[in-house]
Amino acid sequence: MSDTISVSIFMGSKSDLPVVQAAADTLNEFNIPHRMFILSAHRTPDEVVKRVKESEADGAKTFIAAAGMAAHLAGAIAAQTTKPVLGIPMGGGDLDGMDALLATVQMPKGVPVATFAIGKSGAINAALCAVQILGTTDLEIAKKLTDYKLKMHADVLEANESIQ
Ligand code: RP5
Repeated sequence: MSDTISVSIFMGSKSDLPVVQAAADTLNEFNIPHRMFILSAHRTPDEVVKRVKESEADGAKTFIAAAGMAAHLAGAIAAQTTKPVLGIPMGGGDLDGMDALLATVQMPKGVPVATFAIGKSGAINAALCAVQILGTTDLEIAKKLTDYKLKMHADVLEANESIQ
């Protein structure tokens, strides 16, 4: 693969895709070129390393990593790159995502993973954070983020008005 990308999204299993799709959809709203991989820190560790290196070579400026249960994927990616890694803990499992939340957020010093909410809200916010990172050096993206916030503001006021 050699198309230029800005963000690379990894998820640990095909079962994560319905939730992680919200991150890809959010990046699409901002026309951010990205790539998605289903690769596991535990089941396919060598392929994770390979695709992180390949993503960096293709221009990725930030990584999004979604995993459930003993969620090591974000940390495994952070071990391979100096780019920001944004972690999404997946819900489900016997502990309903609390295991993934703690596994993702509790990184040892020196290897940060920015950790978001469990599930779909986390997927959307991780993508928005990736857009914000890109927006620090791209005025067009920064303007789209301002418009996004203005629309949220207008939507809430409209909903409020509709029940008065
Ligand atoms: C994690 O284990 C995946 O990210 C997924 O959330 C969870 C369960 O995976 P499957 O057993 O559904 O493949 O590695």
